[in-house]
Amino acid sequence: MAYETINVDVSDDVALITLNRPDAMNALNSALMAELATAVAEADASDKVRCIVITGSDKAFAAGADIKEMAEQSFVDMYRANFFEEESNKFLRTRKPIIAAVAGYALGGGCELAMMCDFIIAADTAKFGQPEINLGVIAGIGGTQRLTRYVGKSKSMDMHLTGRFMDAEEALASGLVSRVVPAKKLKDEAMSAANRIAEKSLLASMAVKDAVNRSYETTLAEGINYERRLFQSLFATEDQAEGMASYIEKREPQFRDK
Ligand code: CO8
Repeated sequence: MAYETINVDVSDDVALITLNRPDAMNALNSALMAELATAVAEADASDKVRCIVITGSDKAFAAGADIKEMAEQSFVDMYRANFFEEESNKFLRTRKPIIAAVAGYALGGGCELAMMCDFIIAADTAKFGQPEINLGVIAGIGGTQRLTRYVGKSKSMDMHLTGRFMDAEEALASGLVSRVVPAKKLKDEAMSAANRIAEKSLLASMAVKDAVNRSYETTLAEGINYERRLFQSLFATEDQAEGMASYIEKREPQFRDK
């Protein structure tokens, strides 16, 4: 499918989705959010794709929701359109792993989009922020909730209340991102992580995503119980038999997602 605000490139079992609004620092407008939600859903449904990478440009992953599109909206417009709710929900329903590869600005909705992915790999040029306070509003697609869970209350409050940016080093130290790499190596590092994930059993990858995300939504005891049931259920798969046999036979596993 042809898109106008993103590029999609599927190779070696990985779908690379590149946000592509260079004149607007990849600001998230309605068209981009709709295309992104569709592309991610297509990748999720594809028999070929086993992992998804979302990235932007060297300058910006995404500098937030499109301020020019939002500026003239009234409460009634925003309330009735329920901006980005459907797109965000579609995105969050994705069962395959999604990596955000962030260089440059990931601000406002851009930071929120990165946090909706399963983990974030940052270039050393990355700058994260929730600067909506400077526009007289607050985060609107999960920033106050997700950033708080990623980095804790104090730093989240600091980011949301002052609107300051966090560089890659601080993002790594505070647990927002899983790794930081030189900007030139960002795409290779993200694709290599994605290819590594793509080699695993997709059933196990989906179970990991399901179980880790469940930790956000439930108590520790319930979460552990959920994990235990998923763990047990994987013993109904051929991939469990293959994975354990390959270990014992000292060879590479051949997972078939069965
Ligand atoms: N929206 C629209 N256009 C943008 C945005 C944006 N968020 N960010 C950058 N652009 C545009 C600029 O307007 C400029 O366009 P033009 O050349 O036509 O003036 C172009 O991109 C290049 O930007 P700059 O010239 O400003 O580049 P700089 O390198 O000087 O600065 C910054 C880069 C720091 C990223 C700066 O552009 C900036 O501060 N951008 C706004 C950041 C921001 O406030 N983001 C939060 C937006 S609000 C939000 O995300 C709410 C999320 C919840 C949504 C829920 C929906 C219901």
